[in-house]
Amino acid sequence: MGTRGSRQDMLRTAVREAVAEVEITDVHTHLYPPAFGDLLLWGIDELVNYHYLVAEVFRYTDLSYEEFWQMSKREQADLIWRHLFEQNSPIGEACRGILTTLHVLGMDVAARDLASFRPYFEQTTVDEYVDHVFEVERIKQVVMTNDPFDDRERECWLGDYKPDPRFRAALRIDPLLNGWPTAWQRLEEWGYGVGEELNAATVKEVRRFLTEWVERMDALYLAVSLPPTFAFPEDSPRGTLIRECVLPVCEELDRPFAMMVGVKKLVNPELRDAGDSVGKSDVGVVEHLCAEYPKNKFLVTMLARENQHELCVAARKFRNLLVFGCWWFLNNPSLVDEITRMRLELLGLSVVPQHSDARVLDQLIYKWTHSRQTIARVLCEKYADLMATGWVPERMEIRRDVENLFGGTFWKFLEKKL
Ligand code: RAT
Ligand code: ZN
Repeated sequence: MGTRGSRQDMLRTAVREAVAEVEITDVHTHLYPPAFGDLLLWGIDELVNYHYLVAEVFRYTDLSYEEFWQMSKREQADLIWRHLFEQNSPIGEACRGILTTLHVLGMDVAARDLASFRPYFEQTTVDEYVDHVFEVERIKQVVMTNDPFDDRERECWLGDYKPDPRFRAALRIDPLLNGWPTAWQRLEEWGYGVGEELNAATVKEVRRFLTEWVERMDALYLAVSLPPTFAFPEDSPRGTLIRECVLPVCEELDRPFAMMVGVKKLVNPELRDAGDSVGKSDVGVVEHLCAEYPKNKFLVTMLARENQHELCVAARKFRNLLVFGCWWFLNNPSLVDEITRMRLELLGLSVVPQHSDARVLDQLIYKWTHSRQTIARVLCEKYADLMATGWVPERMEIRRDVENLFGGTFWKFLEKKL
């Protein structure tokens, strides 16, 4: 008994150490390097204004949406703090995350005093702060979400930006795929010979657009978020663009196509960024794409809890499919626990259990602190099940597995030859 008990303790220590020490590749964020100026959000008022908390504050306040949006960022933060931290205990995941972040940064949250946190951020520079956050949370690299249709962002890429190796690019093409009736006009403005009709000449030019931007950004993958109704094949501009442009370019440049499926955009437009919702999608569409395009790689995350099991089964069938992350409304400890457990049982270590989706730099701290805790707990249990058979996982094996889960599997997928 005693031996078994101490073995279990050693196992727990080995797993916790490996998970605490691993250097993370965060495969999907909304962060930018400091050279992108205001596009990189950071600091306490941005943290408190996270759109997850904006949605939550309206569950308590009677303020009109209009009045809220007219307030300054600091006033909004004060309001959110009052409702979600002072008048109620901050037990929701996004609230708890702020406390974790401040705690890890060494601040005293017990006084519940929002104003007391501001000087810390005012006294640091963005460059120092990026270094600090990457160091405390052991982040090696984050993958950004890079949208050439965003004027501010496009300017950065077309300027004299020297890549910061910690921030890797992903070419995000929602406006192209989900908004072709206006997107083609922008392409035309930028000198591509396109028209609204997706004829051979336009297809060729869209391919040129994608290729040029992948190369300019050195994008690791192309990405899009998609509604629950997403179908493929589909008689629509999006269906044609995926078939004729995106998949051929992805194959030619050997870049995965990342599909983030299940978002219902702006069910409440008054909430702006916070107004999106979730719906169940058809995993058959993912299977169809993987089967029809065996030379293409697909990174897929789905937003509905109800889709997770089917998606795991799909990944068992197709090696060109890599499932990643517990996205957005799924990034809560109870769901990360459940989904990670299921994925490890169905897919072993051939999965990317989590990404942060951080929109504010500081969120890297809490999102990864919390995900590390949950993933370590699940792993301990899984290794303990092996130990019950006499298979004792070695420390080096645990480190290897953990390194794969927190980045290695993603990089190997990118390098994989199909
Ligand atoms: O989680 C989020 O912050 C969402 O608003 C989205 O950005 C989502 O993650 C996406 O990439 O579309
Ligand atoms: Zn995102």
